[in-house]
Amino acid sequence: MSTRFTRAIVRPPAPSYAAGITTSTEGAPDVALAVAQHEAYVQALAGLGLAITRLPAEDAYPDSTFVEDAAVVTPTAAILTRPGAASREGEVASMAPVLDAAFGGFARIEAPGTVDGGDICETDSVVLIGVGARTNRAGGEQLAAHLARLGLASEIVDITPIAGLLHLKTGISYLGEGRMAVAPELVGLPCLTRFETVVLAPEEAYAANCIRVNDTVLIAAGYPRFAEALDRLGYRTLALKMSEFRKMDGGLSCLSLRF
Ligand code: CIR
Repeated sequence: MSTRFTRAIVRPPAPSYAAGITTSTEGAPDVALAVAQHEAYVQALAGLGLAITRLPAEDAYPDSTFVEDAAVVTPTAAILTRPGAASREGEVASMAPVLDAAFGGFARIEAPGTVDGGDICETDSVVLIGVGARTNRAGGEQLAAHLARLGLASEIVDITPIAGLLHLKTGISYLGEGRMAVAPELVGLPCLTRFETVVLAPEEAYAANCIRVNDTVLIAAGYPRFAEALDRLGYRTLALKMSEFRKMDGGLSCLSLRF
């Protein structure tokens, strides 16, 4: 993949973490364990050479550890989002100065548009913008216009018909080299025809949310068939425990902004 990341922005789970939004039936997360899993994630990113900006936990926003949703970052620019869940709208206030410091300014999504960064899948050829439960069409179109100004092609992908899909990247992740990891329920999306796909087994669909960071793919621990598939393709993988984030519908990509 041509993009090499040098930095990441993260925010640990707050004491209020278990009060966040979830559709999971796995029970309440153990907040102390979530903090420990988050720290292991941060150490993994640092171990891959990324300089880490750690934001303080924000107890007023239980979902604020999922920093990916509050911004869209490209190698050269940032766009502050307008998250689609009412309880998460305020997360952008503390993100704004961080983007300002890192990028020297930023664009922003304006009402009535909504965008969650989890719906935005950047690839080497196109940025896919999922419109569904959180990102609406007005937000998707605003983002597409910002990306066009940056010289980036994008495509809006309607994910509303895919029942139970929180974000586009809940179900797909770009692996680099024109290759996409795809959960079974997203197979057949027209936007995916341009990619070689690695389709996950139904019982491993959660692992479709993974992140390529330079020469390594960070994957959720406990999904052996996907790990083997990546191994066969020649990827170096690093598995991280994600149980306490899965309980809140979160995955690996959600926990950082990488650029
Ligand atoms: C939410 O429902 O907003 C959070 N509990 C999970 C957000 C996960 N973020 C992501 O996939 N980018």
